[in-house]
This record gives sequence, C-alpha cells and structure tokens, in this order.
Amino acid sequence: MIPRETGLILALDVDWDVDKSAAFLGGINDLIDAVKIGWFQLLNIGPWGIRELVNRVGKYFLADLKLGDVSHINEYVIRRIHDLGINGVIMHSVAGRDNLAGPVKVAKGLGVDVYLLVSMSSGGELYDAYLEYNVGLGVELGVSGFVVPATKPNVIRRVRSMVGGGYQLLSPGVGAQGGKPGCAIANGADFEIVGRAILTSPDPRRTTLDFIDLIRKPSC
Ligand code: NUP
Repeated sequence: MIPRETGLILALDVDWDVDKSAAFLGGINDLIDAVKIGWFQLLNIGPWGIRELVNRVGKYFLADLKLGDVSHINEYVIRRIHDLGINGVIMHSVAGRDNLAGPVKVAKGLGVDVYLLVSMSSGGELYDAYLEYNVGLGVELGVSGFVVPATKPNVIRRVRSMVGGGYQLLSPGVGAQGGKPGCAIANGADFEIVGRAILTSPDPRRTTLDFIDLIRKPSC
C-alpha cells in the first residue's frame, strides 16, 4: 500500500535524464506520497536509469505500464520491475481473470502492489459499462486498490461504495484534464495523481503546495 501523508502522487511524464528528474523530485519530495513513472522513463532513461532514479529519490515508485498482456508476460514484467526497486504497478482490468490472477499472485509474493484500472479519465466507455464486474474481479484477486478518474466523480463514489475502506483509490485527471483539485479525494479517493499541472508550473513547489491546500480544504 502507498503510505499516505499529503494524498498527492506526481505523474512524472517527462523525457528528462536521471539527474534532472532527481533534481526536480528533490524540490517537492517532502510534499508527495509517490512518484508515478511509465513509458516516458522506460523509453528515455531505460530500466537502469529507472533503477538509479529509484535509488536516488527514495520514494514509493508506481509503474504505470497499464499491463494487460497474457499472464506469463505480465508476470515477467512484474518480476523485472521489482528488480528495479519499483513498489507498485497499474494493470488493465480488461485483461480479465485468467491474465490477472497469476500476475497478482506473483506481485503479492514479491511485495509489489497491484492497482487495477477500472475506468479512464477520458473515454473508456467499455470500462464504465463493466465497472461492477471489473471492481469485483479486483476484490476477488486481492489487489491493493483501483485507479478511478478524477473527471468522473460519480465513478469514484460508486467504486468506494463497492469496496469499502480496505482498498486504495488513486485518481488521475486532476488539473490538466479538468478534474478539480481536492475533489477526487472529497468524493472518496485516497490519492490524486497530478502530472502536467505541476511539471509545467513555473513554480512547481508552490503549485504542489496549492494542490495540497485544496486537498485539505476542497471546494467541489
Ligand atoms: O485513466 C487514466 N488517466 C490518466 O491520465 C489513467 C491514468 N493512469 N492516467 C495517467 O495519469 C496518465 O498516464 C498520466 O500519467 C497521468 C495524468 O497526467 P496529467 O493529465 O495530470 O498530466
């Protein structure tokens, strides 16, 4: 599970090298609960760069690979990201029970948290049509939590009412995609995921502090 203090996860969608990424994170490290990385880092600094970044930053790292392949491939990816020091991974629930059950078991054995994507911040109409099924599957498999969009507060409320308090809900789509800061958490999420609104700010620390203020005192 992601340790929660501020409720903020940074989506580090940047093509910066390890030094620049580590320096940026150093400026807001005390204000965020986790760093979400993904294709940007894999394609730019590569796995060894990710391992170096993880070691240098000393934070919970979440790999947003939206894994959705067949079981043995998913399992391989989870083993390899664990080797890199990554703590959690996001998987596509549409991959279905047979492709998720084995990987979730492998992840649990390694201490890697699995967060299941059950709705998307834009589009994702098929996801929304099968929300109950996918959330039920996640509960049955024992994932750590679910990714639910800040742009669809009703979905956050539905998922929270379905799963109760034992699962972490991570909510992307805050800021650049239109989700109001603080409102995903006000509607039942545990964490808000923010990327561009912080990454492109002229004063990232000030902007991060503003997000935290809005999480503490939301106006939704
Ligand atoms: O439904 C989703 N929407 C979404 O934006 C699921 C996600 N994982 N994300 C991710 O959240 C997306 O890949 C990006 O890393 C982040 C949002 O970034 P931004 O819109 O705050 O820049």
